[in-house]
Amino acid sequence: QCRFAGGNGDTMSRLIIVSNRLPVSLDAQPDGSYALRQNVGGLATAIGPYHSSHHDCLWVGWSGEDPADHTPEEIEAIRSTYEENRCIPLFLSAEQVAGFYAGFSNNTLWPLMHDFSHEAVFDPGTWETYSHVNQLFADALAPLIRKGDTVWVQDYHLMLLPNILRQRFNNISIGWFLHVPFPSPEIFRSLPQSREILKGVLGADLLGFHTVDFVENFKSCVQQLLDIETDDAGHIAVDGGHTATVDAFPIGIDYNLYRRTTRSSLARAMRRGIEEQSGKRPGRHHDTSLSAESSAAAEAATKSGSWWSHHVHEELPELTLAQSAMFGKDSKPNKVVVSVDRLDYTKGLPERLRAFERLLEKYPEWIGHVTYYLLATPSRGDVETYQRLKQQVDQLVGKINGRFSMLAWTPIHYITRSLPIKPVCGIYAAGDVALVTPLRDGMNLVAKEYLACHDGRDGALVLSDMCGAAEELGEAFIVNPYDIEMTCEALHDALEISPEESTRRNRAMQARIKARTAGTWCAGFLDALLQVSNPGLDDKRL
Ligand code: GDG
Repeated sequence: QCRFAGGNGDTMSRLIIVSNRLPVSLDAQPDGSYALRQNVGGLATAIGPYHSSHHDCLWVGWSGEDPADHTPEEIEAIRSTYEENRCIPLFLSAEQVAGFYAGFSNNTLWPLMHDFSHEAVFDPGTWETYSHVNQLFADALAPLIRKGDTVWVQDYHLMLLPNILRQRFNNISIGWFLHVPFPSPEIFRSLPQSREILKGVLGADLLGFHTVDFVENFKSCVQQLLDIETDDAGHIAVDGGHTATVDAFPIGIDYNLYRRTTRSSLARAMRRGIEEQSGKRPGRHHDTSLSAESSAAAEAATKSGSWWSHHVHEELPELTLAQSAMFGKDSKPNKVVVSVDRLDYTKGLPERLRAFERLLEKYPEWIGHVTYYLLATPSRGDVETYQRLKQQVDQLVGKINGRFSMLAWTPIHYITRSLPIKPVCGIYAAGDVALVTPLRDGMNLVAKEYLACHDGRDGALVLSDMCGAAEELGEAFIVNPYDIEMTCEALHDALEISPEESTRRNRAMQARIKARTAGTWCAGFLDALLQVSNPGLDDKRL
């Protein structure tokens, strides 16, 4: 029995967040205990802090564990470690995960939502598992739910859950928020189960999207596929006397957390390391002149008998050019470009790499002067499309590095591991330019995090016009991410911008994202939910 199960006499209502994954994962320790690890991704970053700071808030989600891999004792230990952190874990079999998560969620809904219909797989088997697992989430919630509770369902994995809950419980408030875009009816209606999905989410009292455009797309789908109109206030009268409300709630970040973390010693060390390595500041890598480096290299090479002799510079000056260019008197200043993404085809990594390659080709004066730190966190490695994308990105990085590298300069530093937040902030802080160029994105938190890590200072943001964040961050260098030439030009302009001008632009954007944080977003949604839901309760909700 879960320690949070509601007894008959319980009256205090609570907020229960439900999402596919919990905000934390567990790592088994040698002594048999489990250690918590923060999950990476937009949803966990945005709502995690709200959950940890509200002690009456529970979170229900998939544990990431297959029960077949554990003894009953281990399952119990996992469950109780989660519960100590107010998380209620669901255990799904490998088959359920394949159908529900890798299958219908990530191979069908994710591509459709991001206008990648050509990647969408329509498989009746995965739909069945998706429906079944949505029921399992309702079963997991059932013993927890008390009269007056608010259940806030997250994202595209659980689009049937709001209506399942409405049918099973008539005295709770139900919210649903979509973290990804909502497509136009032309795309959405290709989904064989489009009507069931719409009816599923319309079980909620309040449906939230990142932008007004996504709200409009959703309303058009409801109108065209279910023949139901939405009134000017966003009310949708659904069968059975229930009214759902739709609205836009652009998500924010915990601005102060990023600003503060950037000042931590680890973030500063990371930033310093990148600046030294890229030649932005003299350091252990670049504290010598060309001739000193050349002769030291020659000496070392002679001693070790390696293939590059002291002749390298005389015979192949282009291989050592970078070093001379980096510290030559008349050279361009050395600059750092950064990006942070889950390795996902919606994030536009290949297109962005081609734009970076084009910069080096079109403006060779940047060769040796601009170093790109590319953090691509592994994601959905069990889905074939993602495995292919990883290969493609690996190859492109290799190709560009092979084509342009010098003895002392490599154009792209490619990291394909997940890093803790401090070094991530160090990477952001080191970036003279951030390249945030998704092909499609609900919001994109990375753009906002970069600006928070440059609080009150310079740093240029190149931002795709295909993400929700572009609506709030108009002072950035806005690009069409499919347009390689345009992205290359914007990158060039961003590298050339004066610190005064970029600080001025950043101040305007920072003021906006400082005012609309992850915290105000959560509170705003929950307030609106309270306004619209009318489950006939006492006043003890939230
Ligand atoms: C979805 C929507 C929407 C990435 N690598 C590391 C790391 N991250 C963090 C970033 C950022 C988050 O992951 C990614 O957020 P995004 O918003 O960019 O993208 P999605 O994961 O696709 O999120 C998106 C979001 O939900 C919220 O509604 O904005 O449109 O697709 O916070 O910093 N964090 C750490 N190490 C990494 O290696 N610590």
